[in-house]
Amino acid sequence: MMKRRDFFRSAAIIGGAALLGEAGTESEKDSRLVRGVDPVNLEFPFASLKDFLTPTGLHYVRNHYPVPNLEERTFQLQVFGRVQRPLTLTLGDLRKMKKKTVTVTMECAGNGRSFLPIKAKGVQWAQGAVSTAEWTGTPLAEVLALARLEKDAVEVVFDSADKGDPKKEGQPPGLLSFNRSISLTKAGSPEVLLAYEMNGQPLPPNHGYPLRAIVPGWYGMASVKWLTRVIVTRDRFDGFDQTIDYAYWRNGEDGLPRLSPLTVMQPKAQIATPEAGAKRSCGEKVRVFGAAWAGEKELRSVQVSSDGGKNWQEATFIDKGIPYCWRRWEWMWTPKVKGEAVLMAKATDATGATQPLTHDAGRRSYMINFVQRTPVTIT
Ligand SMILES: Nc1nc2c(c(=O)[nH]1)N[C@H]1C(S)=C(S)[C@@H](COP(=O)(O)O)O[C@H]1N2
Ligand SMILES: [Mo]
Repeated sequence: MMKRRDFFRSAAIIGGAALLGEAGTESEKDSRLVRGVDPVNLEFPFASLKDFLTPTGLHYVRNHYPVPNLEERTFQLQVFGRVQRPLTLTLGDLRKMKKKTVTVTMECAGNGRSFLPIKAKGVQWAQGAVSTAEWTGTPLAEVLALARLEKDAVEVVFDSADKGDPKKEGQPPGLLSFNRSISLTKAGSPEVLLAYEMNGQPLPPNHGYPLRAIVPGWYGMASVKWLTRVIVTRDRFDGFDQTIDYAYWRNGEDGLPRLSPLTVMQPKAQIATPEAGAKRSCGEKVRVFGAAWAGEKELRSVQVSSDGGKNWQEATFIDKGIPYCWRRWEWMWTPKVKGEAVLMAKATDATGATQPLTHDAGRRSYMINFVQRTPVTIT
């Protein structure tokens, strides 16, 4: 018989993941946190972090609009704009081209939004709008080489089949699709993929079936799902998801702030366990465990503090450094004083860039990598 608690748990899921058939077998529960039902938004329960790769059924999902109903049989990708040979490609065409697999830690630019000191609009993510998966597909650079870029090409815009009303101030009229651009420099990286597989299986509907962009090292918004159009432009693209959404205030050399599109993921370490509010005993050995990442950069170190940031000690990496991937880390701690202890973890990348202690307001409700505080009660 179903326990009462289980009933409530699966009831909460009905609106989210289970209906979309991603939880695998019926007995396999979807433990993701439901952050939105229409459209579906699901959070990886970061406290349950175990493996390096996030199983597909646990990977976070960030959808702005309803999942479009696409079929591989009729699917076409249009490549046009500042190219000499516009292309129309089927999935079959793409599968016949060079195939590449890249392992990527993808983080939503709004991950951690619920921790902002002033509550901001948007999906109230805790720590779990981040996951790591293996993506397989055709390098974008192969497709662009086939289409032959014009000399004046500057950016590559990804446009998608999902449509809706963002219900935001300043939006253009009509239904919008989700779209973002990347620079030609980034587009030339062999790791940027037009992906048709996730963890060795066809993309699930929630993750962009049948085709999505994968832009390793950049916040998740660049990895456009349900990708139907690749547009090469000679201007910087100023679309809605590039300017109103997913943009931040960055000061130029003249000190004047400019609204700039979000791109690379900032260094960040997160503690999975112990969880905030956990109890541990004085003198007991405690394993502080988590993951850290640094976007396009290599991670240099993770440091942990158990006294609210006064003293820091080096954590040990569990995973070796793989480009674009998080590294799980641990730090052994023996609390010696009763009362409340505050755990903090801080990542530094190979260039020396590290995490701020407070959120820079110019980042609006994105790029939230200020050091988190995890209070633990020692008894
Ligand atoms: N077409 C489309 N692509 C999209 C989105 C979307 O809503 N529509 N969300 C973006 C955002 S903000 C993120 S963080 C990632 C999330 O990818 P995932 O759902 O596979 O984890 O997809 C990006 N690509
Ligand atoms: Mo995102």
